[in-house]
Amino acid sequence: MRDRLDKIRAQVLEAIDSTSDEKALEDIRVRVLGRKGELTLILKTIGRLPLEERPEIGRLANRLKEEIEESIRARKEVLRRLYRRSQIEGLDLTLPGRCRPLGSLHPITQVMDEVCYIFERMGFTVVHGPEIELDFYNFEALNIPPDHPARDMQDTFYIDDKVLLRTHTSPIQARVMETQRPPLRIIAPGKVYRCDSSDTSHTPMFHQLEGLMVDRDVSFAGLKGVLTSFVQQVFDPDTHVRFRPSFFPFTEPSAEVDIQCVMCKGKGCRICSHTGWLEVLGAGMVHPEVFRHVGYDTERFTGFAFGLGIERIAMLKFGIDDIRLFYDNDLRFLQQF
Ligand code: FA5
Repeated sequence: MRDRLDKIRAQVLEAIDSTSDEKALEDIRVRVLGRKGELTLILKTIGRLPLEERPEIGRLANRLKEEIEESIRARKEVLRRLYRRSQIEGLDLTLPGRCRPLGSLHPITQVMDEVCYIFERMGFTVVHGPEIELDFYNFEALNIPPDHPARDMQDTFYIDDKVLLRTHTSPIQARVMETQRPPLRIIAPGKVYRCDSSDTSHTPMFHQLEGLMVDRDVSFAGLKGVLTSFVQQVFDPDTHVRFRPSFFPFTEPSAEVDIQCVMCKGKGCRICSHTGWLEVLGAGMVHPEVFRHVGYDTERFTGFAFGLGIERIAMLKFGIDDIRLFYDNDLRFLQQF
């Protein structure tokens, strides 16, 4: 009986709170407290309960009756006040409420999350590094000493002689290796900055994801396997991948990785400059000089690293032909994701 009273209490009080007119309130009152109402019938049958239960159940049922009567009275008062206000202010209480527009994640955030998820499933752990970086980690620890011509590969925003906005996520490699011993398998997502002027495929701020794996017997074949699997998970499983010899001071050998243009399927179009291929990332085997900087034994350990441009991946995934659209903050564009 106690459970039944609790159930009536929960249902009836909620119904009273959500009524919007006095007629509905009266219906509730009759249904529960009227001559044949649910609670009235319980009150009438209390005399038939075992003697020892009667006082307790009687008290609970009467208290519930008072509570319901009080809620009906209070709700009636609220409804009357609202009605009076609607008369004075000309409000139409029957109008539906205004829906607040729901936001969504920026397309670059969506792609970054997806890319991280793919690598996490391959056993990589996410780490982060500072966007305001020391020249040492951005260049020197990566085998790019002062005045080295390779510094011109990335036009840099300097804060002072020793501090800069990181031009790539590769300094995180050096920071991680400085504090951890192999085996290592990390990815480092984040914003990077370059003094590049904007065009359809370049912006001065963009996102990269760095990957680093160090262990005994890590090979270039392993790098190819990981990156090919990644590309085929982000795009179609039959997307072709091409490794082109390249140069980075912190990897040897180095490669740039192209994927078959997803717009024209390799036939050649405006997006891929009619080559059928699009460059999405740089990669290679970690240079022994980088290992020496962090005190790793180059006889025992080898490693591979890669750095991919998230905007380029997002452009190909969504069929976008101008990178600047991501940063124009035009709602007509952003609402499509
Ligand atoms: C690098 O930044 C190297 N740190 C990558 C790397 C890591 C190589 C580890 C070897 C080992 P690169 O400058 O090529 O390399 O940039 C990598 C990717 O960033 C490019 O493939 C491209 O997708 C993207 N990218 C480069 N510049 C821009 C830009 N201005 N706007 C948008 N994306 C860019």
